[in-house]
Amino acid sequence: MIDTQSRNLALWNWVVAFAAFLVACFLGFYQVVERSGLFDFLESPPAYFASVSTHGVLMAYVLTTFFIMGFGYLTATSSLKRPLWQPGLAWSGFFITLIGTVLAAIPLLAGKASVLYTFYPPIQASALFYIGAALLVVGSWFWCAIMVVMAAQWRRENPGKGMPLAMYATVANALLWLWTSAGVAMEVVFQLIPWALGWNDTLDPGLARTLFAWTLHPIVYFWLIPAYIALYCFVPKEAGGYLFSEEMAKFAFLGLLVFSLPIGFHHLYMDPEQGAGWKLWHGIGTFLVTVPTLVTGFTVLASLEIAGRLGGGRGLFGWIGTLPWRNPVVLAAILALLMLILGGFGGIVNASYALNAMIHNTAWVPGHFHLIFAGTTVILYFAIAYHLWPKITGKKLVSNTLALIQLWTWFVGMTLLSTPWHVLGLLGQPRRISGVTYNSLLTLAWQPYELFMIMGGAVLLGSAVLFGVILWKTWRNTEIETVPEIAYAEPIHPPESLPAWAESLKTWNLAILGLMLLSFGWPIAQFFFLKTFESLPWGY
Ligand code: HAS
Ligand code: CU
Repeated sequence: MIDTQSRNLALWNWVVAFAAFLVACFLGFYQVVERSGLFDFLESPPAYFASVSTHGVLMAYVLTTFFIMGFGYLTATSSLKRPLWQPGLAWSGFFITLIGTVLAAIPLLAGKASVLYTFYPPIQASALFYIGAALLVVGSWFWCAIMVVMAAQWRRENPGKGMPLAMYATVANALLWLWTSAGVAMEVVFQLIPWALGWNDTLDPGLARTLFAWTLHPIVYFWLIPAYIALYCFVPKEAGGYLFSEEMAKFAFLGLLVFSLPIGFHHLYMDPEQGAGWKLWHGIGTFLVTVPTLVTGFTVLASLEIAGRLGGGRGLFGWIGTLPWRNPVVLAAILALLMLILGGFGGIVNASYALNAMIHNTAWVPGHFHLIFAGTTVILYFAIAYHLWPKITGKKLVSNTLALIQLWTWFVGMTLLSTPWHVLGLLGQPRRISGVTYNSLLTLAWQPYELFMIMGGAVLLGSAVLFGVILWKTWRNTEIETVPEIAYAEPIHPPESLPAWAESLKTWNLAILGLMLLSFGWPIAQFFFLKTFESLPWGY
């Protein structure tokens, strides 16, 4: 049976996560309609920016953090087969994160924090927003501490043994998040809050953007790792086969942890505050961090092939047809991988130093992250929910067919939304604008794409509502779930024991520390040593 405490924690964390997600989907649909300029009466930049800021914060921070915390409690207790360490602490973390969310939501909805989810200064939000965001992060650190302690306790009691894969990935993600969130935490606590409260008249936006870049890349892998846990730990078994290689899986998670941190300057290629050499260095690291994803694509496809062939598939592609496409976990995995092809390709374009000049600050960028985050990642969150919600509520999934329809519509909606977004970026449409009507013949070419995006937004909203209905009806279902245990995929061959460093949290941390000092040490220190702008004749 699943540990009762972790079950309740998962339930309530997910209730918050998915409620935030639903609200954000309604806002998203409004935004795509407003921005198109097809409905004059809707046009309102203040309302648009309040909405898009709330949408971004709900999706990027609230959905993800609560979802990941809930999932982590389940994986820790079920894969390590031990009760949750300090449930009281976990609930404290939950409430602090929740209070932070509510505090941030008030100014967001009131239009006093229309600073987008990246909240770059010099646009300023009410101090309440920054304080809420800081509490949201602090609350999630409780979760990190619990994951790290549980992993360390298990390691002490099982010397020389390889950690179960699901927990290996979860604790890697907890460490990743501690390291990741330190950058934005420093920005918020030392720069933004004192400035918003009026204690400081000014701040250095270059330093703020550098600290945010520290967070901005690894945070996307914090969101992604639970999706990869589903790909490695649930998909092979649900497809009727085995995990192709557990060693490869661990290598991928370790790679994501270590190499996603020191590379954030690919978000600053077009910014002036860092030197070209540093950007190139981070650019090389960015290409390195695609390797764990390529390894994941390979390993998961190989696992699917094993399952398809065990199911009777023959020939080069015959195994694809014999996969259980009606299993929501398998279907979500296939659709996620398909979206990863273009989403990842877009990432490579972004990361290529010179090509970035073409797409930076254009509509291409939201196209990229909607496809790879809201598409690939979130569709796997749905899969995890369909797989585990019945186990945590104790009720049978109300309808498998509705779940399949929901996944397909999400895929179709996201394709309709994000493909035109990529094209619009190439046609020169900027991002972060509240309307696309420029009264220019050139921008007429944008119109048909806007229509597709509205259709995509509508399909996505319908799909999101269906997701909410399925979870709600399952919770209220009278039929009891018959398989209450969480089962993990078996590797096809017994995993070989990895070298000690690959299993040692201490070594991982030391590697990150070294790489972070190398990649961010001087780029941050320079703000305190160099008086670049003060030396200009006209002052600063
Ligand atoms: Fe990104 C901007 C580079 C991955 C999210 N990214 C963003 C932003 C977000 C985001 C939110 O270098 C916007 C930030 C902002 O607001 O300013 N990104 C990358 C690269 C990757 C990447 C190199 N991003 C992600 C993931 C995200 C995410 C994952 C969220 C979850 N991204 C960038 C850059 C920018 C950026 C620049 C800044 C742009 C700018 O100028 O502002 C890589 O990790 C991607 C690697 C993936 C691949 C794909 C491999 C394909 C596979 C599929 C195989 C499947 C098959 C089909 C063959 C190389 C594995 C099987 C079919 C069957 C039927 C079975
Ligand atoms: Cu990035």
